[in-house]
Amino acid sequence: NGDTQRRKRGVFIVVEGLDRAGKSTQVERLAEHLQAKSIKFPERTTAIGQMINSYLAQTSELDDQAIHLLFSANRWECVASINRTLDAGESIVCDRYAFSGIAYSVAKGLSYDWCRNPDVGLPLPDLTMFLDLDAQTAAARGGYGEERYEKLEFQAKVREAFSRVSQDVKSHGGRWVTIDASKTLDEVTDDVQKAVQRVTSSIDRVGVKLG
Ligand code: T5A
Ligand code: NA
Repeated sequence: NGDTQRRKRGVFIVVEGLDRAGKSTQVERLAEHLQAKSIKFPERTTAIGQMINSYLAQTSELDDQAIHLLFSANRWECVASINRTLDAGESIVCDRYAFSGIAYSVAKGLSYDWCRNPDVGLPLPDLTMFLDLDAQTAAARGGYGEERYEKLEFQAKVREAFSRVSQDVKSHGGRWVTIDASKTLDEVTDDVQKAVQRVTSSIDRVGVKLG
C-alpha cells in the first residue's frame, strides 16, 4: 500500500557549507556509513557541468545571471536520476545543492527571490546539514584561492546569505541542522551521524518539492 511505499523511499540528505568547510570529506564518510549513493553539485561531467567548471576555474566569463541559471539547470538535469534512486529505496548524500546556488548568487548582489525561483520544484531534501565555519578558518585549510569564489571577503558574504537561506528553508517546513565544522574531522563526523539519526528516525518520506 501507499504507506509502505513511502517508507521505502531512500533518504535525501544534503551537505552544505562554505568552500573548505569539509563537505566532500563528510559526504563520503556519511555515504559509506549509510551505504548510500554520494552525488555532488556542480556535477562537472555533463555539458552544462563543463561550462560551470571552466567558469569556476576562471578560464571563461559569464554574466552572474547566466551562471546562476546554469547551476540550476545542472541540478534539473539530474532530477530524474535522483528520483529513480530514491524511489528504488536507495538513500543519497549530496555535496551542495540549490542552497549553495542561492547563497553564492545572493552574495554577489542578485536578488534573493530571483535566485530562488529556478530551483522551485526540485526535490526537497529530507535533511540539510550546514557545516558552519568562519571564513578565516576555512581559508586557513589547504588549497584555498585557486577557484573563483575562494576569497575571504566573499566567503563571509556567502556565510551571511546561507543564514537567510536557512531561515527560508525552515519557514517552508524543511529540516536544516547547523553543524560546527571547526571541530576535528572525527568530531564533525560524529555530529553529522547523530543529526542524521535524530532526524531520519522521525521522517515520513513523501517526495516533497522545493517551494
Ligand atoms: N556553487 C556551487 C555556486 O556558486 N552555485 C551552485 O549552485 C553550486 C552547487 C564549487 C563552487 O561552486 C559554487 C560554490 C563553490 O565555490 P565545490 O566543487 O563543492 O563547489 O568546491 P568546494 O566547496 O570549494 O569544495 P572543497 O573541496 O574546497 O571544500 P569541502 O568539500 O567543503 O572540503 P573538503 O572536505 O574537501 O576539505 C577541504 C580541506 O580541509 C580539510 C581537508 O582535509 C581538506 O584538506 N578538512 C579539515 N581540516 C581540519 N579540520 C576539519 N574538521 C576538516 N575537514 C576538512
Ligand atoms: Na568539495
